[in-house]
Amino acid sequence: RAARFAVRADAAQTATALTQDDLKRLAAVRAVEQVESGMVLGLGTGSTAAFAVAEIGALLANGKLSKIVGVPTSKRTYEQALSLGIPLSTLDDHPVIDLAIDGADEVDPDLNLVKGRGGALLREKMVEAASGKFVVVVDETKLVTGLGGSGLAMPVEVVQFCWKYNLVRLQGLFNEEGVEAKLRLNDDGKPYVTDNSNYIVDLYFKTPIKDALGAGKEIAALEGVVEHGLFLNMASSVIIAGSDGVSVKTK
Ligand code: ABF
Repeated sequence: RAARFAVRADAAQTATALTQDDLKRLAAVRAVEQVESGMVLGLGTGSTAAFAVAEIGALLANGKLSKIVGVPTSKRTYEQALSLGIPLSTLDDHPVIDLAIDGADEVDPDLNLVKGRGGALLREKMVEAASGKFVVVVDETKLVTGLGGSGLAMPVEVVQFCWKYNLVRLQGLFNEEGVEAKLRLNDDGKPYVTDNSNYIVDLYFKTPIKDALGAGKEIAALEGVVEHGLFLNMASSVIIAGSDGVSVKTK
């Protein structure tokens, strides 16, 4: 009994020593176990997704995978995948994707997501909507009880034309929730520009969004809004890495 306890204590010690990056890598590597040779893959964006892209590159390099085609969700991911020798394509040439693997900013108990703090929401949503299977990879800090509840941004991509007008309209949609809308800026104080040459208005909710489906529809209906970061009913499963290990939630 004492021996068994010692083993458990050791395991616990190893687990608590894991960094957030270790957890992200664990989730990403677990997701890549679902990749098979010949698949068309949606390649996500962000630090967690980057571990998945790196793993796919490594498996291709050592011959454990072959005939993969990757569809990247951002210029950043395109560059990373290119440097790893992953064959790349676009939705134009591969409109049906077998499996997409990507991170998220928030995951609610029904596997609805907030995405886009990395700025790649439009391409992510297009690629992931075209995927037969969309596997989300996160560390446990991304779990929330309600979307918008983390106090961090829910991004909306808007055209540059009259962005202030749209910022005010977005804020007006959520007066009851006490939302604050801010144009996303770079460190130099200039507006952040997406891969699609648009701006991002970040919505900061004081309380979780009451009706995420309704909110998504209202935001999308505004002329000049290109896309929003609510990814509802899209995830097939979520792989969560935490100090207790890796768990998988499936709808
Ligand atoms: C992408 O990267 C985004 O949709 C999300 O905004 C972000 C998550 O980044 P990270 O994995 O670095 O936390 O998945």
